[in-house]
Amino acid sequence: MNVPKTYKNYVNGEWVESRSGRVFENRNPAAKNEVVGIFQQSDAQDVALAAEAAAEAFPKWRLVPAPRRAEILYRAAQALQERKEALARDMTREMGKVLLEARGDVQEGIDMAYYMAGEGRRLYGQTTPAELPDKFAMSVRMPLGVCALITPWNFPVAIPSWKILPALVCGNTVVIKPAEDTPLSCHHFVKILAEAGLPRGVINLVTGFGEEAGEALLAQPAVRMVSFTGSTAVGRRVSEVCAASFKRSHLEMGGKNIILVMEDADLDLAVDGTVWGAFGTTGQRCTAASRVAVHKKVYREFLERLVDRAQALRVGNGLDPAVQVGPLINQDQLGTVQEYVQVGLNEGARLLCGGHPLQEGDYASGFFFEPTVFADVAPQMRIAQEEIFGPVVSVIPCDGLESAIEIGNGVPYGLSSAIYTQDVNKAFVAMRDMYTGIFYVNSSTIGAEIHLPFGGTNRTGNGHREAGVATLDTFSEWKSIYVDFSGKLQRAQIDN
Ligand code: UN1
Repeated sequence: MNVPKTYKNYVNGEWVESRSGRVFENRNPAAKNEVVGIFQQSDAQDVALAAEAAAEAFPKWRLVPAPRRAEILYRAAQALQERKEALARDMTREMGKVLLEARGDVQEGIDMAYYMAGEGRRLYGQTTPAELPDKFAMSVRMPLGVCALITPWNFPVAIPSWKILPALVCGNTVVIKPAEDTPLSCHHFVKILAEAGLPRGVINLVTGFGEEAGEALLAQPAVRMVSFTGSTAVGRRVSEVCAASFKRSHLEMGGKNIILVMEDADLDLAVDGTVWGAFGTTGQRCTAASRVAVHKKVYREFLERLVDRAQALRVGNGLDPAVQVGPLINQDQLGTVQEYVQVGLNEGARLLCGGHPLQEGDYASGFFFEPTVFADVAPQMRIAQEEIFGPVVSVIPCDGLESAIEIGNGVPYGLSSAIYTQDVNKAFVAMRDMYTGIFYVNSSTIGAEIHLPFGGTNRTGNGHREAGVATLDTFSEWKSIYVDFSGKLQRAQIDN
């Protein structure tokens, strides 16, 4: 039998065990008996040491010229590229997503590393005229200090990369705690960064659980900002704790994303986009298409094609190249999805396909669930309002563009939305009126690229963005600088 490997925390440039000696297992969601690795179960003491190391490293790191900081990121990008396949395989083993998508997840990290490496020679501020003579004005970015990063399991390399890399290029130091379901991918990523030449203490990794390690991280006095991606409930907790000590918090939380299908849409394309958006990553994306509002004129036709496609999907172990839909992440998530199917049935939605866990034969060893389609869903039903995070899509009939937009915006979230139409006027109206942070025309709700801002409105976020150039605002602070070379006292707003 294979003895699973034990992985350590990375604190102050060293791989260390948790102080308590406690560890936890990381298991494969497609094969529950397979232990992917043993990880440190960090507690407040481990977290404090990591935060202190990051605080100690900060004064030097902040003064390393940004282009030099960026060279390290560039080397890490190259190493990620070289090791892409191995990282993707390990990701599928710990997270379950199909290999094709795991490669995409690592690619997102590679893209982000090159992009942020380029930022090292930009990090633009502004120079602007001063209102008084012989006076110069400009603004520059300052790092914040120690950033605490708490990342989810659904994008085990991409999301850590969105947080770590901009934080570092801006001159911050970092403590990261990845989700307990997927610590291995983050371990690999941090190791690559360390080997690329980050000085000791600049990046620190502590693995463990939210209630213990995550909570302790929020409490660290050295931490100046917390960047969190995960559930709305935990996001609220992060926000409340940070408010008490005036830490900045960047929150990226739930979604209830919608595809609007107009009567003039290319229906095959709309179905393609729905299948990809709803069942890709087994529906476990914040950007997943979990609602579709379909014009009544094409409603029946759309449903027929969607159900055919959903039923034809191959569910299984993501390492098998023929598989299109992997398992859910864990038993809890499987339970949640099952509960929501029951809620949908109780609310009177029409279950067209799926709705059950898969438990026969090989399926018994993982958390598999059938791709599920509900029709005749009313916009206010819970299955059309609450995030499910599984392979369940709710199809809602609508009368036209206006009602589709109203349905689209009628949820507590605002991450991503999409319209399928051939009519440019409809596309532009939806583009203007959908109150979401991301919008697509004739493309699904998933697949954001890393050089554009990522984030959402309402309960999806708290007004910040990651990725794109906007991420620099999340991980830095502005300083406005005035240089008066007139040699005399000049009073702004008075002498001009
Ligand atoms: C997420 O689901 O949390 O836009 C991130 C997308 C991916 C990232 C999703 N690039 O679907």
